[in-house]
Amino acid sequence: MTKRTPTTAAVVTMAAVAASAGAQDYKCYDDGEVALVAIPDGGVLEPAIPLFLHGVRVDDPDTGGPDSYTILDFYDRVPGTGSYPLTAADIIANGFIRPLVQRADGTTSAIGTSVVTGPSFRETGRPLDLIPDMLSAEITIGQPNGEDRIAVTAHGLYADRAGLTCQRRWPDPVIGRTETVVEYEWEAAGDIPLPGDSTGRGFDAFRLVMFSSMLSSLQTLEYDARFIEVVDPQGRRRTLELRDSPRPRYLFPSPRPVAVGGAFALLKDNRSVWNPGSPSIEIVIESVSVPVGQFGVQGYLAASTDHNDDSLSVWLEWVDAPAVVPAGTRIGARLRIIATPATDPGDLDHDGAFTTADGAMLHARLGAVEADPDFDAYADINRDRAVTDADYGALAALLGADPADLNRDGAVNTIDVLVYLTLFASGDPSADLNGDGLVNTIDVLSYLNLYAYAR
Ligand SMILES: [Ca+2]
Ligand SMILES: [Ca+2]
Ligand SMILES: [Ca+2]
Ligand SMILES: [Ca+2]
Repeated sequence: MTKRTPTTAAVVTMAAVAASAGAQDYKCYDDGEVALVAIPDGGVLEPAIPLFLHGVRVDDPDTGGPDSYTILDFYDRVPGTGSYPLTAADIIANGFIRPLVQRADGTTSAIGTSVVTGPSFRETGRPLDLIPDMLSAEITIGQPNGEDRIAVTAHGLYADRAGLTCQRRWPDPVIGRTETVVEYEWEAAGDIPLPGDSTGRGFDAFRLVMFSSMLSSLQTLEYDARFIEVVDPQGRRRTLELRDSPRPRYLFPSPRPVAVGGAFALLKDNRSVWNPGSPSIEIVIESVSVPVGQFGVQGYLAASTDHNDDSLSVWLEWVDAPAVVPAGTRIGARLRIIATPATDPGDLDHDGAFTTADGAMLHARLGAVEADPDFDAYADINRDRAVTDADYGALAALLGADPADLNRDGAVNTIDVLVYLTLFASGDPSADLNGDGLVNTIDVLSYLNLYAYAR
């Protein structure tokens, strides 16, 4: 099933929101901090559905008959500015969400990777049922600083097989970080047999939540995401560069293990010419109810390189799914979707800058190879699937100095040690060299190791 979704992000002022809400798009809410614009025909294949705001049907008085909508766009004021850029699109017609990231200058990133906010399943003998037919959606407005600042609750049916109620809660975003809490309950209406062959149960039979992204060509720099990250049950974070061939193919021989409290992400860098600057997006698994016991991360790169096809899918697989999911089975999940700015290789702590901390983190990974459970492709700057001295040299080139040369005088000597100790003594955040948010003796050892290496 091909989904077509808009790919451009407009930057508008509140006046422009009002001006654009003509006969088609309808501004259904505006409290001076956030405006919601309901779009009847947003270019998606799924039909428009009724939308309610606190129980009252959203209906443009300038059009005849009750209106239905496909997309709800959020225009949110950027803190410290009078700018209201498009900050999120909730595609109520199919349950996809597309978060954007606000910038201090009052703009937002482009739209890129989407998240499909409900399960998909492959009943024996049938194609993947990707999304339910959505029936309706309801908006509620919560407290200005609460987690439910804006909440969208949607209902849908997977024909006569299952039903879904899914709530997307949107806290007020901050600059550089847009979060969405997804909470759903899925219920089987009848027995659902799952395929049992070698690529069946536990292998693309039941997806609990999914990224929908586009990867056309790494060579021509047309992609939403370039890296996949999975945090395993031991807490190890492994980041791999995606490949664009061969295709079609599954990304992994078997789903990569992940557990509650873990996460997986599609990371974007700034090289892409496709929706440049669109965000990296992480899915944190906050809870999944029984009967799901084990899950993992799997992905599929489709044969299509059509930009309108979502050619890269990455999802959370129900690994220990039974041969038959009995009627009445309920699965609940709570997930946190975190969108942050695109970051480039060498920026190991993803803070948007190349610093000594990146150097210390890269130094700590010297000798790592791609098969390692904590491999970080962001440390492999020259992309030879190993972290070596050459990568350290590449980071020094990006930084314009050796990462250990804190006073940037072109020499690594005891003056730099004193500079580090001064930063450390004052608790300066830049003295946190391992990215754990703490400034402690581990960081001092980290600097001294970096210093000894650079000398
Ligand atoms: Ca950095
Ligand atoms: Ca390398
Ligand atoms: Ca120096
Ligand atoms: Ca630290």
